[in-house]
Amino acid sequence: MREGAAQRRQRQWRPILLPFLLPLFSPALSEQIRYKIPEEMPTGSVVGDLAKDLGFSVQELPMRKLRISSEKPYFSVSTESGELLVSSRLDREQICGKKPVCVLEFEAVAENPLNFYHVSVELEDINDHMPKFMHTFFELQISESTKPGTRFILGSAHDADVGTNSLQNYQLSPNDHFSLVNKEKSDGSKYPEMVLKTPLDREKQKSYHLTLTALDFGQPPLNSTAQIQVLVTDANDNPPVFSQDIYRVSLPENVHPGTTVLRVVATDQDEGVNSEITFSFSEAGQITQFNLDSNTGEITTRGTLDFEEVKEYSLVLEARDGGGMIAQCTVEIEILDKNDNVPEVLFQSLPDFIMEDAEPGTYVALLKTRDKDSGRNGDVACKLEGVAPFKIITSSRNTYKLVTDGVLDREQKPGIQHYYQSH
Ligand SMILES: *[C@@H]1O[C@H](CO)[C@@H](O)[C@H](O)[C@H]1NC(C)=O
Ligand SMILES: [Ca+2]
Ligand SMILES: [Ca+2]
Ligand SMILES: [Ca+2]
Repeated sequence: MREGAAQRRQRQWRPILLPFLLPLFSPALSEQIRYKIPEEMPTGSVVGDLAKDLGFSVQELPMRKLRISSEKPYFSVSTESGELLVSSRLDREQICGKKPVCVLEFEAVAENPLNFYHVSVELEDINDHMPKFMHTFFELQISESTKPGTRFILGSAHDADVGTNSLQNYQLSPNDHFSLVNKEKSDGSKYPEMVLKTPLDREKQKSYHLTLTALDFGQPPLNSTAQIQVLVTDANDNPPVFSQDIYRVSLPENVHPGTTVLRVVATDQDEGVNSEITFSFSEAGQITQFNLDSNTGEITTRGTLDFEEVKEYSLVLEARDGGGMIAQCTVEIEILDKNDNVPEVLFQSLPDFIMEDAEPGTYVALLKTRDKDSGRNGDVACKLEGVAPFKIITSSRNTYKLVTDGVLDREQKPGIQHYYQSH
């Protein structure tokens, strides 16, 4: 490449040297030798045959004393062969960073006559770096109520190489809930974005373990991975559930106040406050005979019960979780009769007196028995005890006729109340 003196003067890289050297060496200085080598070649590797490329013959080599003039000498010239050799480590990443093209420029100097030659060596990138994650483990908390389509930016990786040797792609381990989108910032760097595909349910699965892979497209491609722990956080999406819709229990009427009737049980599949249950009587079914422990669900009697007053109670209970979801159940309490009432005998009609000479079988009185208990406790047997001139004839259920059954003697027993008893 040949350039005019005016053009050369405009260049920034040799402002002092140029004005007085140019007239002497102008034809040779414009010679430009270019080489292209991969980075990281071992020391001593041949970059190119510099002497030959400058047109020197083997015979004139010792006399020309070809060498490199540079502040940072990456290269040297073999005194025997005149070849340009690698003389120190050539790490493209260290020398040029992320520059897409990495060129080292320097002068070769020859003597007899003194001359400068411009040499440039382009370092080609090799894929000697893998994409690296800043953090190889990260945790993501996602609520189970998150809508599908929601995006989560994940930690990105960096690859010191350039072009296709640098990071090109992210991949996520296959799973049913999450997919990955490769995104690009305005500076061209890539980052991964995870998208929720299908709804989560903490009650089914509360964590996911995913692997994020960052890849470059070098030859061969390199990759590295990061682990992602997705923790699904709870939403209050489950109401409490009673162990039964209807609880039935029987209770004798004579139990003491404070006796345990029953404990209702409710569960909630959610977590924390969302699963903390409190019990209460429903507004609709307020019943004062029973107490309810709002924490344990235990129902106890408040006062005394009386089968003869109320034979069955039906309570409606509510279980409420900390998020306000409600379930209801019914508790049916059957009161069992106890024999707590004595039978009574009532005289329906009783004549003021009976003649002591009345015929046997003479009607004396109509009796009625009564017992407030029920079932067998309410059955009353009516009979006369002892030796008396009377007998009882069953008239209909719980009614009896008392008739004479022998000779009466006013002088011995002046009234019939001296003869009867009931059981
Ligand atoms: C990542 O590299 C390893 C070898 O280091 C290879 O076995 C694996 O298949 C690569 N993964 C991907 C996704 O290319
Ligand atoms: Ca590299
Ligand atoms: Ca790379
Ligand atoms: Ca839940």
